[in-house]
Amino acid sequence: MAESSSPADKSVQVKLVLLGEAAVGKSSVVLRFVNNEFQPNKEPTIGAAFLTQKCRLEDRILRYEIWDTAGQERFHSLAPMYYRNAQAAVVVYDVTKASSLEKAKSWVKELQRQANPNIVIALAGNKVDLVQPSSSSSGTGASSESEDEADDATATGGEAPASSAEPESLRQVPREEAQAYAQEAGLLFFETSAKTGEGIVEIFTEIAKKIPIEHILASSRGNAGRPGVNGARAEGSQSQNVNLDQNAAKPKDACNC
Ligand SMILES: Nc1nc2c(ncn2[C@@H]2O[C@H](COP(=O)(O)OP(=O)(O)O)[C@@H](O)[C@H]2O)c(=O)[nH]1
Ligand SMILES: [Mg+2]
Repeated sequence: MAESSSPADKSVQVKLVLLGEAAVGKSSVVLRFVNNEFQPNKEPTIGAAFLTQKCRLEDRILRYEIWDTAGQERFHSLAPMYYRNAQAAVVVYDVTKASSLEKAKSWVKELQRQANPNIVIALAGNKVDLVQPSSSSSGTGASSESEDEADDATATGGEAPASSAEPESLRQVPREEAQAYAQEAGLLFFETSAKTGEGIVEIFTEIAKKIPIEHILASSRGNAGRPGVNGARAEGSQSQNVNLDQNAAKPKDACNC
């Protein structure tokens, strides 16, 4: 169907799924992206949570439909429901927990075997704030929660090293190692902190740049568009159900992407 609408009306829906071991920070990454918030004591996700976030691209609006899955093994069998037909995936691990990278690799393998062959996959090494000197944070600096509340129920050592001289000692996954793996596997790679905001916008922006938008438009509207994708900008957001519904629909400029 020929449409005469302006380019900005061409909202492209992109289904994105978050995968990774429990407690690596999947829900926190999404919450940072969608609401620009961080909750130190995030309760575990049950099943999955659904959120949306719009980003304005150069010539159209991209609307992420984000499925935030639960990381526990007992929910593993549900995962295909969420990654089926997904155009993008963010596989998260925790830089302070080596085993979480192994789990991330197994998710990547599963996606590469069973998901949409054109899926854009990003690997995110989260909680990088725990391995950086606190003074050199390059994030948004928006959070002001007390450090000692950041404890979580995992073996990852949830406390932030507020003024530790050797924060790198918490690091279990060298950046170079994860980056080399990502390159070999054809993944986008980022180190992130849902707590400070570091790297979060970049993930979603770089994914947006790699999404074959013209292909999606062609199949959904019969209208092959030009994939001009620079300078995405958050347009609004909403979240639904399960565990991420506290601050839905906050149309502030959350992601600056
Ligand atoms: N220091 C720090 N803690 C984080 C970060 N992201 C998540 N957390 C904490 O890690 C715990 C698990 O986070 P959650 O988002 O529920 O993980 P999920 O199970 O993968 O969804 C919570 O206590 C979070 O507050 C981060 O970037 N830095
Ligand atoms: Mg979660």
